[in-house]
Amino acid sequence: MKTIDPSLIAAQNDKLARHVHHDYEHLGEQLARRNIDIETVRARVAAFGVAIPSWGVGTGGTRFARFPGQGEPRHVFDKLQDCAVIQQLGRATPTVSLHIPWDRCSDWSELRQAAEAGGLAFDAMNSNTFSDQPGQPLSYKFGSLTHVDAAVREQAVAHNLECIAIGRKLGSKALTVWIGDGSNFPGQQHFRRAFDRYLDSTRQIYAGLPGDWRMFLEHKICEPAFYATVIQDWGSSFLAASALGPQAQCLVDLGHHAPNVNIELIVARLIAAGKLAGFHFNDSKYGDDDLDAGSVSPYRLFLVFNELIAAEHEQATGFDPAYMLDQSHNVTDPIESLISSAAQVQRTCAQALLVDRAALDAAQHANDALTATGLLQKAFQTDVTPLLQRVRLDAGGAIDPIATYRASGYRQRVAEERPAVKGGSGGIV
Ligand SMILES: [Mn+2]
Repeated sequence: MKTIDPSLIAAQNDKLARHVHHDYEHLGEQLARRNIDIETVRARVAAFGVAIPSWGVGTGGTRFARFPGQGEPRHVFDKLQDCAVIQQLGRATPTVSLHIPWDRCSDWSELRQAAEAGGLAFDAMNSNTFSDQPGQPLSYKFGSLTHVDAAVREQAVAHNLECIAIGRKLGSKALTVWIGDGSNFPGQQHFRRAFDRYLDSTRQIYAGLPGDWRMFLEHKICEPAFYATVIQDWGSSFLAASALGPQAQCLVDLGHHAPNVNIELIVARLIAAGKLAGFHFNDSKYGDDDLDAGSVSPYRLFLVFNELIAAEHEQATGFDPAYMLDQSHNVTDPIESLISSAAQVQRTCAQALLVDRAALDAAQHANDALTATGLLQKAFQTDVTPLLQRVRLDAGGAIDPIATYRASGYRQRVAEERPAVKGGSGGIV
């Protein structure tokens, strides 16, 4: 696998290593004054990982257009190579989440070996019954798992079971199910019957789940169904996951909520119920914008992580969230966006680890709102950059991964091998 020459990473790091050690030491002193052991935080941050979605390494788009970049990956092996580069430099993304049928290949054991060679493993499998594929007998235009026609539902169930079968060959342990099913007109769909059909279909998928797998149900408020979506919010997702059984949990994509919804509160509710599957991280200003994680509302991301770290701290039952980035890179090099977004998520995890939990607990009991909120802000306002740099350096990554990536000329190199693709319509990925 043609990734980046380690000697280039070492040469780039040499220029900065002295500063990193100095800054890290200084941060350690600052944290020690707050009774925080930087080494404990560092070990926890070093163990943090967020999965890369295979489709994320291609340039995204909107429903108006897609403007491809140079050296777009041609197939799943190219995608894995790009993911390996992201992990090589950033060291926060040890796993890849595949999407079937986009990542279909003829030899899954070869793919597994390629992943291992690139230092990667496979995270959750993602099924696709929201678009039609070439040669597919029945259309999903009017739904898939909830379609009124039983034959379409059967086809969609069979596809999900195939995703599980492929995932077993790759060492995956979860299936993520997101459907676009719903309606665009009032009256078009019988709400309760559509939900019943969803339960009936997902029960068949659930029955095919290996004992050590989980099934992640992903909700989304709207799009492509713009009037009503079958699994539109965490409530519907929770009802379905509860009906299915303990292996079914609710996945929170940060962009799949109405504006101003208190997502951290939803996260707390799902943790309390033992039903939090994990996250698709991204950011937004208006809707499901699929912007880079933490690029618009870093404090909101922090408040989500505050709930996660609190649950970890309090050893909440059944708490084992899976983390993935799910964003669309329309104007940036996807590799750069994914490296920086993973670092942003990692940074937020580190900041949430700095919250003084005992002091917060005391402030809450004393009804001291100002102190309580100040404790969160103090953690959020701490610059943990030296800690992240040190974690990357120790793991063999790049202190400044974006600068190293640009210095490597990787994109230009792969552009020579990978023919340019045309732009055009149909950009949503
Ligand atoms: Mn998602």
